[in-house]
Amino acid sequence: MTLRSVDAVLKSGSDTESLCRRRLRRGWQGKVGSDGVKGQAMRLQTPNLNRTYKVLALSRPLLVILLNLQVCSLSFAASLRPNILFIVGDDMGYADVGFHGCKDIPTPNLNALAASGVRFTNGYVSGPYCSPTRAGLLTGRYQTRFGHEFNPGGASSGLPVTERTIADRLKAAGYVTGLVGKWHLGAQPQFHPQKRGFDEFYGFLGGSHDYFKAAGVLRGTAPVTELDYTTDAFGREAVAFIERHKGERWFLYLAFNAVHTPMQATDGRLAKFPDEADEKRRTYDAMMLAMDEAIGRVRRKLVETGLERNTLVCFISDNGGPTMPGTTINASRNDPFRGSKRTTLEGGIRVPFLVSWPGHLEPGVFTPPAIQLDLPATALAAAGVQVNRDAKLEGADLLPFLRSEKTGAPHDALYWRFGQQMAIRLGDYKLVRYDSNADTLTGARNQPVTAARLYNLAADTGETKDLAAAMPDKVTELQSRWDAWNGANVKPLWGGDGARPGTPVAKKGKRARDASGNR
Ligand SMILES: [Ca+2]
Repeated sequence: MTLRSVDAVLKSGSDTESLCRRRLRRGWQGKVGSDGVKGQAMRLQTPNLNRTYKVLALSRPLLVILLNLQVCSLSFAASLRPNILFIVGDDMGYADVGFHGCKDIPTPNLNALAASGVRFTNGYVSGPYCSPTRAGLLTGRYQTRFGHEFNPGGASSGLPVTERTIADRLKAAGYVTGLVGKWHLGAQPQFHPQKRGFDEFYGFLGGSHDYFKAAGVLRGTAPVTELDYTTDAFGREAVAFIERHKGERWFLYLAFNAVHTPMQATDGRLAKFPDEADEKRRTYDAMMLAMDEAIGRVRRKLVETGLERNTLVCFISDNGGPTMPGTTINASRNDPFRGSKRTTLEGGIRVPFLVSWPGHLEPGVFTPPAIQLDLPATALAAAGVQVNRDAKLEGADLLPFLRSEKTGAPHDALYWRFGQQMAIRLGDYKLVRYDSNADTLTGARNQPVTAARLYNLAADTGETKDLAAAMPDKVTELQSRWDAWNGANVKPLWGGDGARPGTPVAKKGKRARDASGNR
């Protein structure tokens, strides 16, 4: 065997890696395998190829074994840096996936993804709205730390260029990076995905898009002229990305606009729900089906390319379903939670949340609270990317918890601020001030936030029994914790929806204060 042939083997496919895994495991466990290499594996990880080659001069048969195992160890080490796939749904209802018990919408591919990995029952996003949550996901920081509290409100607003994205970090670590789908982190050239760490981009820059119109869809910076249906196109482009880069390490951020408004579905999929009398729900069902099918195509591509066991897949919705008047209502359902997109009630911030890495994480259910900020931290840890503390990332690496190497919860508390709305979850207790439109359901503008209410989520997932009067000390404790956290937040860089609920509201000519008292 020559060094050239060794290189050829190193570049060969997953079969080699699979063989290496088996041999190394036998070596680590001290068992005698069929090739009789007991105890060799650990000693063979450190020598480089040249050093191993000298051994060959002494014993050709021994060298063949050594080289073989050397190849195994190098390939195995490389395989520990998985590909990363983030899949994000848009405005999904918590109840609208089969793995949460949904009966009227078939989501077999999402169900299979859930069964292949870990399903989170207390999985949160750091905001109740599209763009802030994505800012948190890509940076790994609470978006209120850098003023990205609301959706970009003007042409000049976008994810501050002072922030590094996970794409920046993985690209620097040698990953090929791609975004397929919705960006919503700024439309100006300085905010373009390819300026924010992504090598490739296919999708649109805004917050929503017509599902059938090509106008506004870009490949890189070039307009796309033909489009069938965005969800199908995004699935197709994600599959093509994986095929194109199957021999490399890659990070793909697949951000569907499904199931955000406008409510548009293909005729063929609408025909699959003849018994749904509610036309909006029927369209929503068909849109969910399209996304599930696209995810199925992507997962089959991972299997076909031999990458299934070497790809860390994370799935979330960017916020809860919009169910209250005044929001982008899409007939989603957030049962068993109360509240909607654009509120800090559970219905706005607790979302479908999955992490799958077959062969590396045992399938199961994870019940402690986690947040989407953890996903970049987890992915970077899996990729072996060290992040300096000065970067102030706030997510937790979930891998030790998912491997049962650590017990308990990844966070002592989770926090939210969305204008005058706020929330903190500490253990089972949650203190929350939320948009009172969630109670009035009038959709009227400028409705105030509620007083601080205290709920025990372990006993009251629907947030129906306010314990604030009965447990004043707990209220004080949680408010104090939230105030301390909020001290490191900054003022919003833009006002988002103007005077809509959830943003600071001017009163009697004075600048409004947010929930913390900050102006
Ligand atoms: Ca959304």
